[in-house]
Amino acid sequence: WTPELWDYSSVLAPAASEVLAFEGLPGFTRSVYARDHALITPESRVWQPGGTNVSVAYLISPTAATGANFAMFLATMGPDALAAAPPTGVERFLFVLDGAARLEAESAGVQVDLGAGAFAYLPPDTPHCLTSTAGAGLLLFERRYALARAGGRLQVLHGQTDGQPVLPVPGEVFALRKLLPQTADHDFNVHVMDFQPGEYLFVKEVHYNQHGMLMAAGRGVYRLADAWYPVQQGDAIWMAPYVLQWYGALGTRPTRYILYKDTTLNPL
Ligand code: UGY
Ligand code: MN
Repeated sequence: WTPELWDYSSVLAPAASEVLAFEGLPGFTRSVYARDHALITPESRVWQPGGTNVSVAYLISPTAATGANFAMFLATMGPDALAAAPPTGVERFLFVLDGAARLEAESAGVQVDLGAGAFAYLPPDTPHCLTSTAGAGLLLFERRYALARAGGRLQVLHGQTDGQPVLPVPGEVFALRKLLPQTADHDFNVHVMDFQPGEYLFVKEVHYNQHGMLMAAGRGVYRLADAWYPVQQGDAIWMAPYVLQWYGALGTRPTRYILYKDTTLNPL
């Protein structure tokens, strides 16, 4: 195709949308998969069926390359959707990003409607129905339960993120909420961390725990090992054990990120 008249006028004065819309460029992505970390940005999501009228996009899973002990995925539920159950022995955590989902777990007497910001936890092998009538968008973490099952102490849980107390974190400025109980029968927790623009992690963390993280809001710079990544809402990150990690929040809106952390107390 040859235009009748070549238009060179925007070379020196490109339209603002052309300067900023890097993510529309063919073949361009900010996604990176490295030995000890990954950044998975929205244009890299690959969707597959995950139930009736449900699509899921896996972002992190236990493969030889990652060595991850959990799976992290997004799910979009259409009208009259029913999510597939997790495999045997696998616990499930879900966080509603958008729309409304309904969780029914008859054995636990739970029947609850979950809107944006609501979360739920299902111990391994808990029969349940996760449905949506009008549609929903979810973040899920699943893990093969790593501890000896302690006589049914794990319970079906649900709640609202902003209803959880902000916990003290000495030396840090971010606001921290933990969505699961800090008890020894839970082998992971989900932290919700809020930063005002300009706030950053004081500790340049290196630790044995693994993370899966979703940028739920805001933007900033994530340092992973020796790489510094501009990140924003919708980006996901995998952090292997001992990868150096640091975040600084930038822009004009607060950052909120949702973070899987394996919490088995002894790494041996
Ligand atoms: O709890 C944590 O390990 C958390 N502060 N890590 C992180 O934000 N990368
Ligand atoms: Mn950490």
